[in-house]
Amino acid sequence: MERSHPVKSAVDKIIDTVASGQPAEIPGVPNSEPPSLEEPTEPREPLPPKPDQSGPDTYSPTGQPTDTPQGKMAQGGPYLTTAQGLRVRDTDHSLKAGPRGPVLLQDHHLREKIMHFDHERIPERVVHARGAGAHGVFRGYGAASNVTRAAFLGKDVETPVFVRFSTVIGSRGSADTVRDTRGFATKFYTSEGVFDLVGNNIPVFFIQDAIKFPDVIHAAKWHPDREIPQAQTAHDTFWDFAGLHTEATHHTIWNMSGRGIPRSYRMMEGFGVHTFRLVNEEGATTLAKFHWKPKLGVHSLVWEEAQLLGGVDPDFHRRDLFDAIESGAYPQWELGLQLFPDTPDQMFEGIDLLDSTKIVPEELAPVQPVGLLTLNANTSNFFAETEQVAFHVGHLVPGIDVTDDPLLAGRLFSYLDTQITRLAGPNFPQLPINRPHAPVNDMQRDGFHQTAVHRGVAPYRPNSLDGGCPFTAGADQGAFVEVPVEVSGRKVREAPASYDDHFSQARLFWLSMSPVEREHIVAAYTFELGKCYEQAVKERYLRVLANIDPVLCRQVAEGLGLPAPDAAQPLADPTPSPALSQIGQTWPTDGRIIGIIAGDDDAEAVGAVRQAVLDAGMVPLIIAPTGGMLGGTLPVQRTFTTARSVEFDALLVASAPAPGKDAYGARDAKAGGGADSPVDPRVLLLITEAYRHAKPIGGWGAASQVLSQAGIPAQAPGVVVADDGPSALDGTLQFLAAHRVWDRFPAAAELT
Ligand code: HDD
Repeated sequence: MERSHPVKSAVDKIIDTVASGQPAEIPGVPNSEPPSLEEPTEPREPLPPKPDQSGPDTYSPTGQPTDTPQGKMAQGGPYLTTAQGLRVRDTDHSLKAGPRGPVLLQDHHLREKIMHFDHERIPERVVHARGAGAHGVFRGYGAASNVTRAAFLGKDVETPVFVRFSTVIGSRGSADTVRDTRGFATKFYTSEGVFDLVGNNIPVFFIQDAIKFPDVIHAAKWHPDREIPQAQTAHDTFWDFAGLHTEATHHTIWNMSGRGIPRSYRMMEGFGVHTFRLVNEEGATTLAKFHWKPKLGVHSLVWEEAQLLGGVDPDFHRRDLFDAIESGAYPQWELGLQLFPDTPDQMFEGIDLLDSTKIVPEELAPVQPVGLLTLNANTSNFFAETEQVAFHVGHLVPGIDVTDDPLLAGRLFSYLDTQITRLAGPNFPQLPINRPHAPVNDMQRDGFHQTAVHRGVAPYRPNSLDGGCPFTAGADQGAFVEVPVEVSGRKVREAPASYDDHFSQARLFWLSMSPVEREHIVAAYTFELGKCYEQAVKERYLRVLANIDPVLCRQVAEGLGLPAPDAAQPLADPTPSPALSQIGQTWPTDGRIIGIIAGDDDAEAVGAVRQAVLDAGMVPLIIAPTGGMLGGTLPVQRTFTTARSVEFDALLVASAPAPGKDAYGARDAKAGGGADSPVDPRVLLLITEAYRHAKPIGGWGAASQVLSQAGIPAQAPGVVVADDGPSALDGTLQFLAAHRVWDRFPAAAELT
């Protein structure tokens, strides 16, 4: 079968390798079992420690290394012990004076066990509390070497990385699919020290100056009196803030678009947001913005799906990432740079590069690929890795420096501060996930949770007692040297005049959208503002929308039942940026989830289509009336009770069963079976929801009767009824490559 995309991705290679029976070679991962695209169904052995989990140089007071492999695994050895290594005979009964007697205070095992449990939780992140992480490898293309001396961007240099994706507003246990910005934070364990790129999936930010960060977060989080709503901006305080701080307009319209509800972490762009200053070997500087471009394209949920998932599978994004990596469908992103001359005014084509509420359209400054990120290993322990990882925008390497963006300046303070509360002390860089892979030779000593046993007597310099060590390095020995930029100015609390433009780029975004994307944006504003109680908040925000576009404002006002105000200022006339739209191309379908609805008699045909799905690099899930084995041979992964349409990217409906037998549930049996007998309502719900969410639906044989009972015409866009399963799959794939059957969402004429 012809694949719908030209990219020979890592997944393709893995599939080829699996077919050849040879173990797959994955950069950064030791050869082990060849990965399979099957959904993982069985528990697996704990993974070996990652390189970044290897111990620091710690020694016992007598100089013996204490960092044994057993120590690293924490749970080594066959016998249960206390935290002190004492073997335990019984961990289920407290020590009592007789079986019904009082518990004795001397029970040291009980005391230790409960004491530790009582302290298992640490404070969640004040923002980005909910997240999911994975390990991977970054390979530089060498294409950036003329603008930066950063070693990890060198040609074919491979650097281990850890990435944490997150939502911003919700608590640790909140749902993944809420409408929100997503964090995309990458820790590169480079040979020159750790570099953290702490970005988001939206290229602009709500505010221009970090001093407003507590304000915007207070407004976006729950109301302080009731601590509701959780993980969403659909409430008065957020829209009150956004209406009064119109610099948030640009970020907010991105949130109201599909970018606020990604289909998967694997299908999001990432942005460093700020402009950074790159320095090459000669000391020449270039301004740059960082971009992550997903190989799978940028795709979103539709709002109803996102809402259903909040209940049906609140862990949807976390599960999707973990399962994809576990099954060998390693997600990949290209790192790209937009480059700008380092001029004294730090403007480019009239755009202020120090204003984090502005983008530079890709048509004006193309994104130049400089390396490839592959996420190829899941975490072994969520707490130790995803929860304890500590990012900081100030973790820089030679060749990458900061600019005077006032939003970045505040961040340079905030990230270290927060780790001290969250990770209880200043020694969090020693936690396994945070340890640099470059040698550390600092003069920091002591503090809570110090795990290193530092030797030497002179942690200060210059000294004469430790042989003068450590010495400082020059730029030629790999030291980080700040760019000697000249600064001057009066001390003021003011923003430059260029920061006053709050609407032109929100309008640029709106004008760059396709009709269906505009329709979804209108629906999102109408939903969010419709959840506000304060009339003044809604009316004020309609005035903001009027400054973006009259049609947008009118459509939302209509939904709210309010009059549409006029713009308070002349509208800008920006040239649309096609790169901002998510629609109109085709992308690889690797790792997509295909639900196959089947009855017992379909086993042979289902087996063939299931294999075809696997061969196409996707994940087949068989949905049958009950669990067990379909036809005694194929594992049923979802039943009519456990399946919900939101889990699948496309559905395939198997042919109807032999006459007189029931494939689709009890009602069918009562009706005597046959193709025309009533279909199980849960199957009808699956199909009608998938149809409503514009997902491709394929089927073969008598599937057309099932579809017709669901009220779906066989000629409907994106519905493919073929002679057999593999042909139905083939027809379905062309729609899946475009992500959805966009024709099923007719947009209002005014939006076209
Ligand atoms: Fe931030 C976490 C991204 C502005 C203060 N931020 C955090 C994370 C991401 C971002 C992805 C989660 C990191 C992780 O997974 O552990 N933040 C951004 C971006 C911003 C931004 C892209 C604007 C361009 N942040 C920002 C400002 C401030 C902070 C202006 C404060 C002045 N951010 C924090 C924090 C967090 C954080 C409070 C919470 C947990 C943490 O740092 O480690 O310090």
